[in-house]
Amino acid sequence: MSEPATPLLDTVRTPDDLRKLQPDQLRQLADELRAETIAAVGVTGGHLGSGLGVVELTTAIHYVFDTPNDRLVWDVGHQCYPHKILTGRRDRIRTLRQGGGLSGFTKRAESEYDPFGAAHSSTSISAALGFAIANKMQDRPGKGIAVIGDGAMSAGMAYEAMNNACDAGNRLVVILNDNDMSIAPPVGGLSAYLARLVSSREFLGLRDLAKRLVRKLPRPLHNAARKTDEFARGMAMGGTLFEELGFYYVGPVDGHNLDQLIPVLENVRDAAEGPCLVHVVTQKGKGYGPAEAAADKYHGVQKFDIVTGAQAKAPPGPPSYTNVFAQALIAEAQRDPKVCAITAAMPSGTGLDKFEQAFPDRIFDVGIAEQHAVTFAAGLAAEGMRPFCAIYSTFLQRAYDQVVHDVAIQNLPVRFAIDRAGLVGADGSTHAGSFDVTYLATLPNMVVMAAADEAELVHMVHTCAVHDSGPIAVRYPRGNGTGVDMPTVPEALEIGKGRIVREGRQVAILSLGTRLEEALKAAETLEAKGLSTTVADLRFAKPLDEALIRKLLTTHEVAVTIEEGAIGGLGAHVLTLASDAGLIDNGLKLRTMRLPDLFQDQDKPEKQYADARLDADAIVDTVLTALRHNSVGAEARA
Ligand SMILES: Cc1ncc(C[n+]2csc(CCOP(=O)(O)OP(=O)(O)O)c2C)c(N)n1
Repeated sequence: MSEPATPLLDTVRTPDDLRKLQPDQLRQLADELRAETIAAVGVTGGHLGSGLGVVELTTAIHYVFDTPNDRLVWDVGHQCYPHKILTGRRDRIRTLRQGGGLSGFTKRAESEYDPFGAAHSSTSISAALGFAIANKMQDRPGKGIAVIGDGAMSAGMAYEAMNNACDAGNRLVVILNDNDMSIAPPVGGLSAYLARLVSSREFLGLRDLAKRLVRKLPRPLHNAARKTDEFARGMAMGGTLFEELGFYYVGPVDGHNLDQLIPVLENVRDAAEGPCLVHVVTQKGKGYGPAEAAADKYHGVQKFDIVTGAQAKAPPGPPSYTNVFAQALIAEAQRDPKVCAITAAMPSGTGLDKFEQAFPDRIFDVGIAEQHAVTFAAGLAAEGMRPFCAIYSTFLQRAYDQVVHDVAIQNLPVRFAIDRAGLVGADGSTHAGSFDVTYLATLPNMVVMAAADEAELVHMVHTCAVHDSGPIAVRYPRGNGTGVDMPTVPEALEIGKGRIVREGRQVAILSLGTRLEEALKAAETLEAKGLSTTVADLRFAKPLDEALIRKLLTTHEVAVTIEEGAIGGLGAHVLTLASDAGLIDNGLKLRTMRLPDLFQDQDKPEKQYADARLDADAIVDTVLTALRHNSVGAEARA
């Protein structure tokens, strides 16, 4: 009996090995790469559909281009698992998204084949252009290659980059990976336009390609003579938006057919001029039945059974904050026809898919366009609507100027529903919602609330709905609530008023958000040590409940603030108040607990909290250390 042949994938550690293969071996390699990707994600969970859609594209790019000298930039980076397998990381691929393991996105620190980190979308063309121009300026070889999805292509930043791309000449290659999906189906005019492009043209055959490339690629638009040529070509072939922006458009190309993909990319690689945009058509979830059949194409999955595709189910428990938000907003919309909702390509992630079922005419999915989402909401608010802009904390960062300039300065009542506030486990630092309190609570006019549990979230959504006098935000974390009883009728909270959850005398814990549970646990431990402890849920980071804070800081020996956010948030505001009001002049021991000053890597949530020192043990420790400081100080003074 003959020995089974060694899988080709076993012979490919890096793209150099890949480039030694014959073209007719690449189909087998791609099949093995797809199988390995499925097997790995079955064990780890993570992004699957997007990676499966680019298996052939990944293989072809590394085969044709000189990576890592040609800088390959994956947009978002969630589709890069096959790329990681081919670039020296196969031995660690089953550690994806785990503590100490490979990141679920591209990361510079991980490999020279990841020249640019990502996770937020639509940055790839700008970055690739930067690489291309830097190499040109330093007289070095090396192209910038951006692979960007049709979903990511809906963000303005992609066009800002293309508008600026002429200078790169043929050093810039943009590969538009068009799978006609974002996380949800794509929205808007661009998506319709791409669909028209694909349906109006044959897939690019070899003869056709050769014919087109006989003519050298044209110079950018500024050359008048060439402009005439462009115009003629546009008339003959149907000019594309990308051509109008100065790109040489090639496509559509079947992104799963290596026999087409490789010669097309070789031609683009060797083309004399241009920046080039290669329009590649792929299928999300390609080659794995359960993914191809699923509505979301297995965009992000739990661990799953490879044979059946069945994903691990989370154990039953309290509802997620996302769900509670969605139900609360539906209830508000039932009461008030002016309530409407906006998502930037995240209908399921924000729970607004449920809102859409109830109120299809009052939800707007604007695509990946957070900046537009915020200013659009500002316009809606200015005209008397009650818009809820539901955006993850980390993605709202992108729209900060819109929050400041379009919403806060004009004091417009946009309601911000900020999901994924705080640590996010496996998604790591790019997705952590660490900064929203810091960046929002510094703005005049803004009200900033944090829900301590899911019942509080219901009250806060209602508080947002009835707050017409200016912008207001509520933040809540990833994951499930605490299982508290849910209110039957939501309350409108008094703006800037906190609540005492537990009364004590010596130690005061001032909590903002869902660390309240840990604060209460810590209070039990402190009580057992003889330290009578008050726990307050401040509810508002802005405006602060000054009366409550003054009372707590003047009647307790130790006060500790705790929040799931970076420095500059609640703790900073309480310290400022305390210092301005002279509340720390009399020996009060005031401490702040917050996220550490670093970008915390992915891990299990409990481990992240322990590392961040934001759990009950750390609170107890902080209080005891503060008390010891005093006695050490006293000893030293004696
Ligand atoms: C600024 C920003 N907003 C939202 C997201 C969340 N997100 C991750 S992937 C994705 C869809 C991307 O679609 P596309 O570019 O077509 O890639 P595909 O997954 O279809 O391959 C979205 C909305 C993000 N990563 N960055």
